[in-house]
Amino acid sequence: SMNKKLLLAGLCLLLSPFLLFSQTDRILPQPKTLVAGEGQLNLQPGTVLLAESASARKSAHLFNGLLEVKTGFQLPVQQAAQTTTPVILLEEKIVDGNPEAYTLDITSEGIAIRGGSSGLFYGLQSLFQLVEMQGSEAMVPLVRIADAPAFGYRGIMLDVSRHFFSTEQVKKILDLMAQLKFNTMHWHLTDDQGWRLEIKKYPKLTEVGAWRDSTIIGQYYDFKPFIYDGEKHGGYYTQEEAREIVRYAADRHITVIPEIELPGHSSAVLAAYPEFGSFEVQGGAARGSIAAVNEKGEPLNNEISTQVPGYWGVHYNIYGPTPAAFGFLEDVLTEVMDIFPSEYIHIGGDEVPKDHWETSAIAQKVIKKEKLADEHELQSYFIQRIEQFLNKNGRKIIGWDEILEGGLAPNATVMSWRGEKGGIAAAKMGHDVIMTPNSHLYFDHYQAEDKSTEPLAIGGFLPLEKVYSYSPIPDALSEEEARHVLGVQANLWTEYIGSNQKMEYFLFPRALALAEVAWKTREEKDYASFIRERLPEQLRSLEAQGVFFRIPEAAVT
Ligand code: TNX
Repeated sequence: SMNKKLLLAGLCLLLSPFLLFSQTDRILPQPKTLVAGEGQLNLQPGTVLLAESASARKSAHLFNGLLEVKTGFQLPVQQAAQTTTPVILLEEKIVDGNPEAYTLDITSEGIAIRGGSSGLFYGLQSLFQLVEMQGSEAMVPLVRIADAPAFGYRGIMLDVSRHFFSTEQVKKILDLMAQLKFNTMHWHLTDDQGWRLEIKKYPKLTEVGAWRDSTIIGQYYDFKPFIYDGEKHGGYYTQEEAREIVRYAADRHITVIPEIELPGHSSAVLAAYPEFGSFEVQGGAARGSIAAVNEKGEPLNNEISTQVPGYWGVHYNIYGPTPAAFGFLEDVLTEVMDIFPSEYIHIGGDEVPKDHWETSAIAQKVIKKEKLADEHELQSYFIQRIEQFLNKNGRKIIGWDEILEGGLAPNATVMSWRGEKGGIAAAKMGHDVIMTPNSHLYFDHYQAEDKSTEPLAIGGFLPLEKVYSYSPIPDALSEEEARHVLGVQANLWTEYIGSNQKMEYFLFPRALALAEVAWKTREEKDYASFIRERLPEQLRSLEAQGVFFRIPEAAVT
């Protein structure tokens, strides 16, 4: 009956070449090489997932979870062949020297996936995307795939400081990222508006620092007084919850890189522990704690406040370069390293209002003592001290491109967000780079030119096609220098993203385009084919998984 079915299916396909086309061309990101065969294979509920290695069996079980949603059944997972039933062989063996590469062969005899631990996982994602229900039968097209990513770093940053998101929601995003073969979640855990990670030694970080007061009038960009929503927002992850996220991500071959912002974007910390700031503490608070404005919109930069601010922008409350502050940060980072096994720790470094240090006696003392030229060099001194501590503990730092100012820390990787300039400079200096330019990869920007048709966002216009057009290797780099560009990341800042639905809406469908930007070279990408062959199927898949996404104009026309 299997042969008969195959024959029938083959006939159907002969009559409808378009179906064959769409079935093999819908894997997203599109594989590097794919040769379509003729006909299909019926995936029966008895088909065995045969996996000798433990990691392959874990991937097989996760595949089953996805498969059940699509087909209503799971496949038996076995460690050694027990029967002569058809199998999906998962053979763990590194392909082409790349642990993320894989081959997927579907013949009328059966299915074989070969690759390193991550490669096997990706092969299973591709297989899942090929499964199509035809009537009550689960069918896969006969095909030969040899696939590998163009870039080793494929990331999405989630800002959980401006708004807190539950572990369930973070897991949902990790599930979706895994299907699209992303391998890094950059977790922006701290910022002015909230500290989101339990630190045992400093309980006030979450008791005080995790809750912001949105009734405070603030200033933003154009100095207009501004109230967000007047609500008290907050929340944090216990260390156990953070570990659970790390494990959950690792099972899906995603590394979680935590970000602990310093020396700026630190109002939440300094609301809890003002003694680590740049000014002497008087009566429990430090001068310069908050850059509030009065009702007339006049800046009150030297207000004394111990509150976590509920508005956005660059805040003046930054760490002081003191032994106490360094001691605190080393304690915090020690707990962070214990939770997060990632080689990289992101230390922020962006938007430090260095003029604040000009009026700080504490900062000026250090500038003099260390014979630094100015506040830029003071920032560099600050970052280098933190780098030394993390390097000593076997970790590497990533920082936003401002860490170039005043001298780049010797082993730092640079995340280029203000366009590609910082990334290009860093790569030319022999430093590794991750491209995340706000021109192309800021998913907090609007998805339509007419902003009035869209939910409130921070500004900017970033349509799907613009995301897709991005390629992380700038022409300005030689081949040698370009090797320092590890990959790409989109950033989801959440100032105006206060619900799970909105988070998904701003991520999708743009994350679908990003997946292909990260997996393919400039030459291999094809927007028309992305829109025609892969986008519709992916939108269906998102819908089936209960994801709230924006319907792109491209899919409607
Ligand atoms: C700049 S990007 C920031 C963030 C904001 C973002 C809004 C970066 C390193 N800093 O603090 O959320 O703009 O788009």
